[in-house]
Amino acid sequence: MRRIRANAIAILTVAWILGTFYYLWQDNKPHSSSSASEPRVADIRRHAAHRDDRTIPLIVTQSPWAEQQQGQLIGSFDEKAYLLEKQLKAGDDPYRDHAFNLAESDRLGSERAIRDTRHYRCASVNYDATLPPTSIIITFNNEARSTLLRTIKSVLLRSPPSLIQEIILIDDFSTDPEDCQLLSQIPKVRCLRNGRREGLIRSRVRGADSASASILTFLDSHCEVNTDWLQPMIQRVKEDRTRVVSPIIDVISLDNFAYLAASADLRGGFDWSLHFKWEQIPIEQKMSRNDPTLPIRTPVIAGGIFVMDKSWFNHLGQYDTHMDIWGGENFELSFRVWMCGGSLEILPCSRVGHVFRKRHPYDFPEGNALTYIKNTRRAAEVWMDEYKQYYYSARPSAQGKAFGSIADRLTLRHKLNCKSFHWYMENVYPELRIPERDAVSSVLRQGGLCLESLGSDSLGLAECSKGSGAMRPQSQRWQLVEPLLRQQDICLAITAFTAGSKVKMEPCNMKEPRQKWKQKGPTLQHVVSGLCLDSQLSVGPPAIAQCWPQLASQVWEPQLIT
Ligand code: UD2
Ligand code: MN
Repeated sequence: MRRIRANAIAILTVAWILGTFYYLWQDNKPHSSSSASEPRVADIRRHAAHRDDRTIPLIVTQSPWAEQQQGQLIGSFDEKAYLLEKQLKAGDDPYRDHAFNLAESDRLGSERAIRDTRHYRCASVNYDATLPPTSIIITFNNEARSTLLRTIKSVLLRSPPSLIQEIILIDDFSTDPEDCQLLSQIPKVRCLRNGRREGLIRSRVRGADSASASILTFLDSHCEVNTDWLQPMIQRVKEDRTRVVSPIIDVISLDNFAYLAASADLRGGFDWSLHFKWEQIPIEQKMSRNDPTLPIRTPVIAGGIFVMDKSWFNHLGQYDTHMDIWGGENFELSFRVWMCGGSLEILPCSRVGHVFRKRHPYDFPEGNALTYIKNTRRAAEVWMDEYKQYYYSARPSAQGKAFGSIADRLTLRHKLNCKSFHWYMENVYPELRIPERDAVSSVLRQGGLCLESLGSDSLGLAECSKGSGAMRPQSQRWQLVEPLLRQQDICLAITAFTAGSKVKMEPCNMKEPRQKWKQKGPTLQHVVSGLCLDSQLSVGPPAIAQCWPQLASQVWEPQLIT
């Protein structure tokens, strides 16, 4: 009896173990039905649910080729000495110089295993046996030695050697030239040093100009590339040179350097102040994505990590080299790529980790804010057509700030026969909402004259001022947000409710009946009195009068300021 019970327990135990294994295997294996071309709703739901958490549950050690070339990977380069020379001193703030925890980065050394964060289906995607090689371009200013070296070694370790033509480092006038120079002892690594601080935009152009491969790959100087990061990107660019592709950018913690998987459901977006942000893929696109390995179209790229055909980079005018230091170039490039015949994608089967920081560890010779305004203003002025008014509304401080000449870039846009920003808004980024009309400024025109506030509280008509949006004086800029007719915080009001009463400017108050106007045909009617704004040109200052829409003195033509 006891034997029978022991046997039964043994059989149950074995069955339980087998069952558990079968369950785990089922859960891990790719779902065959999802390869069908018509996805079923259930499939879509299952993939949506699985997308984030179903990454390959393995620790990446090294790629197959890494072992073969382990000895030759860094040649005669003495990495221990290189790293030791710049150790953090006891008592130093580990965040001070790089805005990340340098002690933690140094502790990791020059290479480490990271988790393969791709969707499991990426491992079975096939790429061409022969792909063209690429030049890796990394620009840096006073990067920490340990992060810079780890960036380079991760590229050498996790890329098929045949795809790496060279790694070009552009030392953007760092304090110690040896940070870069010593690294050129590593096979394939070249070092170019700027004779003065140029900023990342001109530095990248310098790197691109000296690249010998037909495909360019840009990286920041504090990255770690992940398993098979390069093949998906080169494949897409090889198939069509007008594609500009980027990986999913994983997060390397600035505090403890943990390598964290980023969501695979994000794309690049921005708001009207030209501030980059990650945003969810629109729901319709998400629902129709039955294959999580497919590219994600993105309105803009983050900027630092992308692959682009060199001839296409040059054809499109490289970068706007009048942009300084940092910022804005990603919008300029993104608008240009889309509007001039190319496309931008994020490839989910390519993953690159990046240390995202909360502040810039380097200085801006012209100041951070002014530089960002200069760069984004250039992007807005060259590419955003009439939509640039929303940029100026969102960033009023940009008005009147210097941005240099954009003549060359306008010529380029013309020569390349690029589409309008309106086309971009309709076809690439329809999700970007146009601000309410309150942000929009118009002039109120009557023939060649414009309604103008005259300093105190009075009004008059004056010749319409010329010049582009930002140059227009405030006195002629009106925001028509019914029922208010405002100039920022002051509003047009009547002085009395009878015909012939003058109008004046006073602090806005939504509840004040004297301030309520509406557009009625070509006239501006005061809501309560029913009388119309009349310039009374030959008689006196603007006033309200019986409405006669045929009367030239009552016809106001709002004209958007662009
Ligand atoms: C993001 C991009 C970055 C760039 C920037 C907008 C990613 C991961 N990063 O900011 O590449 O597009 O947005 O301009 O998408 N550098 C120089 N000279 C300078 C300043 C910076 O060489 O004067 C280097 C710097 O060492 C780094 C790279 O340029 O390797 C980007 O700078 P960042 O890391 O401070 O920019 P990030 O990641 O905040
Ligand atoms: Mn960076």
